[in-house]
Amino acid sequence: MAIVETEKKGEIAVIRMDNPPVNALGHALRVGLERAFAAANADAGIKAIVLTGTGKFFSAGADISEFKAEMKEPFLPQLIDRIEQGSKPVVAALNGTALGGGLELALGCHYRVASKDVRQLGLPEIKLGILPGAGGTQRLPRAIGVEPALQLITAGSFIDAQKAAAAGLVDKVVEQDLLPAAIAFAEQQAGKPPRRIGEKKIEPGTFAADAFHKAKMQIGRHPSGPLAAKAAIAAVEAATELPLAEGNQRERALFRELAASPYARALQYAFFAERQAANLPGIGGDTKLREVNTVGILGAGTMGTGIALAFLNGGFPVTIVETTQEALDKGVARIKDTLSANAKRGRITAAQAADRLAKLTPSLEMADLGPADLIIEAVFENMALKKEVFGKLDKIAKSGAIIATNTSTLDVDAIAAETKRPQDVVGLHFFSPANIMRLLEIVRAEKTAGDVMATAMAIAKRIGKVGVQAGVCDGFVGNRMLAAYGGEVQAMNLEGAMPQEIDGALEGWGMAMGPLAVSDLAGLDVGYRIRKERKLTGEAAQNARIPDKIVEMGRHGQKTGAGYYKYDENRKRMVDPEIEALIRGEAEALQIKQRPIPADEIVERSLLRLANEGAKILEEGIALRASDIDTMYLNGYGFPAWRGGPMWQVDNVIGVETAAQRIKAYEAKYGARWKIAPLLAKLAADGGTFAALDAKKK
Ligand code: T1G
Ligand code: NAD
Repeated sequence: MAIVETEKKGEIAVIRMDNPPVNALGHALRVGLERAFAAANADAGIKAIVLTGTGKFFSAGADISEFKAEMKEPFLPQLIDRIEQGSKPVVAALNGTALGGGLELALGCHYRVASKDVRQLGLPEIKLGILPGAGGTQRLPRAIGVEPALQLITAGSFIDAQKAAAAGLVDKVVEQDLLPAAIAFAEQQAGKPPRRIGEKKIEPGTFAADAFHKAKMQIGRHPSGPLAAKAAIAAVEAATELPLAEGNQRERALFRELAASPYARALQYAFFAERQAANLPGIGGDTKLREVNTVGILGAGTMGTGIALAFLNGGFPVTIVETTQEALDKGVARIKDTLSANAKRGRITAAQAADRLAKLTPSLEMADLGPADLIIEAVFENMALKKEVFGKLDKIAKSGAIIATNTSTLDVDAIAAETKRPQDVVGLHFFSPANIMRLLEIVRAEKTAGDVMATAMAIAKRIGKVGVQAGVCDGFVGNRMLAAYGGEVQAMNLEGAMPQEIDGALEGWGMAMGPLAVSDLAGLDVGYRIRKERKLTGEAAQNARIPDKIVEMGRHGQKTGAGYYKYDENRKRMVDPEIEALIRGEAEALQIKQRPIPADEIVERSLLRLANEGAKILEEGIALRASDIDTMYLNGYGFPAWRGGPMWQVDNVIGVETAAQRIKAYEAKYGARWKIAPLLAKLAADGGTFAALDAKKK
């Protein structure tokens, strides 16, 4: 079937885009549109045109997969200009999502009518490190005003049909059948001169004189990096100073600058990497999923309550079980408080908060988890306890239920072996706070069934998480790399880099939060318990001396008001000379001559330890792809998306060969902890990259 079809309805031509899965405006679709509009405009019997999409999508915008190649004519901006300049009124019938170039196409049309069910209208290009490049920065402020346009474009957020109508972006919201309503709307416009947004002048008094200055001041640490937001603001500013054609030229110049930046390439890589992670070799997209409509959670502590919130927010009824009434009440109160806080902040309505709380069933009886389709265990990180509760869950859970553990480090095979149904056991490793963090590390144990993996991946999507597969080893993928990264940070601490210097260097480079501040947030006692359980020796024991001493001083981090830093009542962190003295004292005791460590070196050593451990994990098959590792670090460890991830950094910024040389230099200086991963050494020798390796696995 052609991807553009035209149907005549009396004097109205209905042009329909049909380019699954999301009507991305790739070359073929652009060609189809150009031909369809030319034919409709040339047809004397046609008085007006309706443009619409298919299924849930009007259009998700330009085809991102075309960005790497040379763009072919017709170019989208010019196609949209020609549609706007057409003599016959064009009505965009928004049947579903219209994003980026898709919304720009609708803005080039003369009128927009939307189905009441449309939820996603926006210009999210900034999330790809670029800006709207087909007239969006010029037409949107003309349609809805300067400040609302600035907000929508710099945040890359979506609005629904109702909000769009209130903002003036949509002329009519249709409660019933969209197409007949759009055709009727077009018939009313037939014969009248079209209303071209592009010709509208933005009058000075219609926006605050300091709107652009304010917008620049509000950028701060933008999740798309240092360039995109500034450029987007400049483009919208041009719309207030220049007529459309010149404004569009300014927009395109800024677009080209951004598109060439490594940050845009990193963000576009991250877009596809996230989607690739859902593809599991050997488990086809047609795998029959297990039915999961009810969820049971064992343990209502930090993670159990966060996980319960994630599922309640996803519309699931949840039963949560604890050992004591006190612990249960504490957990339920935390869930209640979070829901009402979200309602207060307008993230959800009060009705939604009440509805979600009504779906929560607290209990002290493990047997009440019996009816659940999915049970997630989140009790203390202790192997004996995990084995004990899995033995019990095996007897309680119904046949076909999925039994998952939220362990962050323990052997899932050993836990599964406590049941007679290891094929139904999987690791579902959430990240704290579990109702916020997007990453879900799905740990595939030796006997985990394919349909359990596929179901877990689908559940991740249903609760708004990014599911990524990991194999069983100590710390799986994310925490194993974190241990290597953390070990290097502790070594740099002893060598003379103070906590504020290490965190400052990595935050300056883009990390959401430095590693020592993160440990204070997560709780230093969690790591301490894990280290004591492991009985570290040698260099690992040496590097753990400082964090162990801090914990033994009763400083567990933010929760005790002090850890590596001191915290005021607003949890603002402050450097503590007592910790500096402790670190210098430890170094002296270990006869380590301290030196200032430059920020670049701190960043390089952190990145290379992460990537080197990542390479070991890849060659052991614990991670399926290098891009999965990057997706994990972007969604679970505060790694900046505009930096792509540790593996992407080695491929695209540091360079594989240079990385190998640097690692060997560090090994010569610091010894075994820097032993290069054989895979990385081989890639460097063969001129290979992690991306090429991933491509072979597709
Ligand atoms: N181009 C190419 N492929 C796309 C795509 C796009 N714009 N959008 C989605 N896909 C693919 C995706 O990779 C996946 O493929 C499948 O469609 C389903 O997507 C000039 C230059 C629309 C909200 O930023 O945000 O316009 O993995 O799994 O969860 O100004 O996709 O199945 O093989 O994400 O329902 C601006 C990007 C482009 C929107 C749907 N547009 N897309 O989410 O499904 S730049 C965007 C999304 C631009 C102009 C500029 C989401 C979605 P596969 P999915 P979903
Ligand atoms: P927590 O101490 O906050 O909560 C554990 C809860 O389990 C407690 O409330 C305890 O009363 C309850 N519990 C213990 N035995 C039980 C039993 N037999 N039946 C029912 N409830 C029982 O711990 P947490 O931080 O929520 O960690 C839970 C699990 O999640 C651990 O395996 C941990 O490694 C993992 N995890 C923690 C984090 C984190 O950042 N805290 C992140 C990911 C995974």
